[in-house]
Amino acid sequence: MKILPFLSLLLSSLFTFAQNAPKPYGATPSKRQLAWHDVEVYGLIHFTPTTFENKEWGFGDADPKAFNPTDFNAEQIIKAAKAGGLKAVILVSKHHDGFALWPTKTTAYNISKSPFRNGKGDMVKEIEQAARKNGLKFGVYCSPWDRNNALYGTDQYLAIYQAQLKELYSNYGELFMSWHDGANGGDGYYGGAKEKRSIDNTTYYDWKNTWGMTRKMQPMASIFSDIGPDVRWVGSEDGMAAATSWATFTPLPPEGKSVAVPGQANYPQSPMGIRNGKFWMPAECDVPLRKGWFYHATEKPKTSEMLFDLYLKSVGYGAGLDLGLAPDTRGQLHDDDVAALKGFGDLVKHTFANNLASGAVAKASNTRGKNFSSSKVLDHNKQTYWATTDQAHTASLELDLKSSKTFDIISLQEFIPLGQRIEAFNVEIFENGSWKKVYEGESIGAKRLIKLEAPVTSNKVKLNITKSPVCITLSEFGLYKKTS
Ligand code: FUL
Ligand code: CA
Repeated sequence: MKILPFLSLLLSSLFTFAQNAPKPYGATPSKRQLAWHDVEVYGLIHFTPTTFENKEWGFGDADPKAFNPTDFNAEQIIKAAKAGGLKAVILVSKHHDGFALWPTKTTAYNISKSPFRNGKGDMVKEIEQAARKNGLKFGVYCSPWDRNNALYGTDQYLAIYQAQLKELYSNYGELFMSWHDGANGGDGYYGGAKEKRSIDNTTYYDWKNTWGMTRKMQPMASIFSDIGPDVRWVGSEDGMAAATSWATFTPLPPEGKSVAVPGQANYPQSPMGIRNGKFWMPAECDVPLRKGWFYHATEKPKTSEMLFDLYLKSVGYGAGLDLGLAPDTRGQLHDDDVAALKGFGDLVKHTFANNLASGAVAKASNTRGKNFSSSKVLDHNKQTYWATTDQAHTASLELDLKSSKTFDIISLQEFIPLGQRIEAFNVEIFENGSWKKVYEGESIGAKRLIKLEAPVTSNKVKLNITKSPVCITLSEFGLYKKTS
C-alpha cells in the first residue's frame, strides 16, 4: 500500500469520526436567530402622545406638551413584564405619529419638547436601563411612516429615518431586535400640510441599505418585518401561528406585483411558513395584551389562561410571542395588566417546572452512536441531541417513565442548528396492555408543545417519527401537567 492513499484514508476516517454529527438540512438559523429563538416571549411597549389622545394611530399633530405622564416608572413596567416571563422588550421609540421618545437631533418633534423630566428626559434610555437591570434584552421599533414630518413623502425623508435608526443603534447598547412594520403612507399632519401622502413602498425606504446599517451597527439584532429577513410576521395580530409551522420561508410578492417588501407581500403562507423555503425565517406572533396597542381605559387585558393558550400556539408552534404592553397615562401598566402578566408567567413557570419525563429511560430504534444517544433528549440541554444514522429517516423513541405519570402537555424540540428536518410524527401511550395513539402531527422545529384535550396517565410513552427527508435529530422530549 502506498503511504499517501493510506494516510488520506486514515485522515478522512478520523475526520468523519470527529464530524459524526448529521449534515445540516436546508436553510439553517444564524447565530442571531438562534439567540432570538432562546427569547421566546417578549414585549412591545406603545407609549407616546397617542396614549394621551386615547387613539391607536396619532395623526402627528399632538402638542408635545400633552406627553405628560403623571408617574412614569420604567421599573414598574419592566418588573411586570419579567413576572410575565418576558425575556426582552421592544420599545416603540417612534410610532406613526412621529414623536421621538429620545432627544433626537433629527426632528424637533421629540421628548425634549415635552414636560417629561422638564424636557431633559430620554425614555428610550430609561426603559433600556430598567430592562437590562432586570435581565431583559432590549430592542427598538422606529416607525418608517411619520405623520408629523413635513418631509415625509419627499426624497429627503429617508436620510432622516436612517439617522434616527443610527441614533438608536448607537446609544442604547446591544439590541436583540430591530422591529419594522409595513404601515406606510396615508393622511397625516406632515408639518401642517394635513394631506394624504403616498409613497412607493418598494423603493422609498431602500430597505437593502437601511438594513445594511442595522447589520453593520447591530449585528446581533434580528430584523423583523412582514418579510424578515430574520423574523417574519405571522400574518395576523392574533398571536398565533399554524399548528404545522415551518421556520423556513421564501418571501413572495402579492399577486400582480413583482417584489415583496414590508407592507406589500403575499401573506397566506405566513402563519405556516414554507416547507423547504429558501431562508430560515421563523414567525413572530404579535398581539396586544389588551384589544389595542395603546392604552384605552375601556379595554381589558386578556386573561392569563388566554395568554397561556396563545403561548401554546406561538412558542409551542416554533414561533415567538410578542405581547403588546400599553402603559396608561401615569406611565405605568394598569393593575389588571400586571395581574394578567403575573398569572400568565406563573402558569408557564409552574407548568414547565416539573418535567414528568425526568428520570425516565429513553430507548431508540436507531442511534447514531454514543454522542447522539437517546438519553440526550432527557438531559434538559437543547445543545445535546439524539440523532439517527444517515440512512434512518424514520425511528421510534420510547420513554419508560418507571411509574405512572399523568400529563397533558408533550414538549418536543429538534436540534435546529441542523435545520428543520422532521415532517411527520405521532405520539403513543401505553394503556391497558397496548399502545394507543394520542397525537399525530407534522412539524416540530424549535419547539412543539402539544396540549392534549384531557390528561392521560401512563408509564410508557412513544414518539414515532414517520417522515423525514434526512436522518433525525431531537434535542428534548418533555411531559408536563398544566397547572391552574
Ligand atoms: C402595526 C402598527 O400599525 C400598529 O399601530 C402597531 O404599532 C403594530 C405593532 O404594528 O404595524
Ligand atoms: Ca438534550
